[in-house]
Amino acid sequence: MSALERTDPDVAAIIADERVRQVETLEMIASENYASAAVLEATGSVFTNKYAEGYSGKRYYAGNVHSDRVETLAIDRAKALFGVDHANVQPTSGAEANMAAYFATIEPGDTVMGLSLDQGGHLTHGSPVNFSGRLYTIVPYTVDRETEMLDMAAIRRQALECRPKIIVAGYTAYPRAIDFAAFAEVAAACGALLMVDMSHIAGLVAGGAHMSPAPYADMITSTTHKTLRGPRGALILSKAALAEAIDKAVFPGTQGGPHMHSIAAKAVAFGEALTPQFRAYAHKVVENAATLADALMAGGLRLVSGGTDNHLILADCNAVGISGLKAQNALQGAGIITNKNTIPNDTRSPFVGSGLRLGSAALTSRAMGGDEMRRVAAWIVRVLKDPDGDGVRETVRQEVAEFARAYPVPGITDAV
Ligand code: DSN
Repeated sequence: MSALERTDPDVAAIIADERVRQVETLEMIASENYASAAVLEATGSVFTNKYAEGYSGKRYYAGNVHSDRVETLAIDRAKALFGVDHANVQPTSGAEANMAAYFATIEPGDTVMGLSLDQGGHLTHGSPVNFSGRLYTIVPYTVDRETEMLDMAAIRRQALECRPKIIVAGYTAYPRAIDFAAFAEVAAACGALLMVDMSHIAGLVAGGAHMSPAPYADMITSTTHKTLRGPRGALILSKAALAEAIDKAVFPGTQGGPHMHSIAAKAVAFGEALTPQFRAYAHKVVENAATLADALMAGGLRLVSGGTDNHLILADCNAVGISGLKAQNALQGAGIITNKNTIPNDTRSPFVGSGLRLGSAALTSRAMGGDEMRRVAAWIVRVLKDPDGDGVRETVRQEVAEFARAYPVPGITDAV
């Protein structure tokens, strides 16, 4: 019996149920993944107990000899992994990383260009309900109405007109490759800094399955728990010239004590991502998403932009006459976990949405391949074409649970 089972059986039982849920369902939320047993062990380590305000060698409290060692290791691995001058591994979330990146480089009222939230951008890229939209003058850009892809010529014209201080590239619901070289050219032409939020694609970048922003961006923010498969948390990478400003903006600018347990786990995840196995994983994630996309389209679904280049697929549920919310809930009933999303120029509210966002990263972590993607696509199409059919949902749920149990889950079925 574990310590938790002995001392708090209520919480232990809830965690046990969540473990079963994660094993028996198909996790297809594009921002989720399974951290390894080693990452989970570091996350649950004694570093939870330590305060370490400051940076290695310059802490405000005593007792940080090992905090210094683990943070330095995480920084060195992040720099090697992404080929950058500077890494700050203290941001506790993507939103805080983005806040620190803005605070390091611009003043309230300055102009920022980011992809509109309803077109695939992120709250912290300038949504009016977020600090970014409240503090800065946001000029949102959009995807092209016809292709539903970024139009670099249109973005260039807009940037030259509004002269932003920062252009943000990197998205939460954009299924296509991003040309960071083209963004850098636009930023240089209008005198802006290029900030890349690579949260979704960080694992693909690390594994060489997506163009790296490192040679082009002035600063790069990222979460560590999506395709990168690390602990919950974030980082900021930058050129040397911005290192000091970014470090000050993280601490003491926007955060207090760093989460040393997460930083230890980030070090583990960066170490894992430096291996050839992770490289193969990143390429397989992209291959699996393409297979899934083809099978969904063959089944009658329309995909925004007509396909995918990365780990993410955005399906337009109007093609099967239902909302994204209805699709999400019907699939959940069948054991397939996704999220509703707006699509470009959506006529439905964000709470309902016309889109369904799907990702291949977590299933690929369970060593699934092309055959499995085609099987999963067939279940998705079956449920979405009969979302009110209790019988269909229940049959698929049982088939999915039996199927899913056969695939090991990192950090769960291999945990000691
Ligand atoms: N919640 C994340 C996602 O799902 O993409 C973004 O913050």
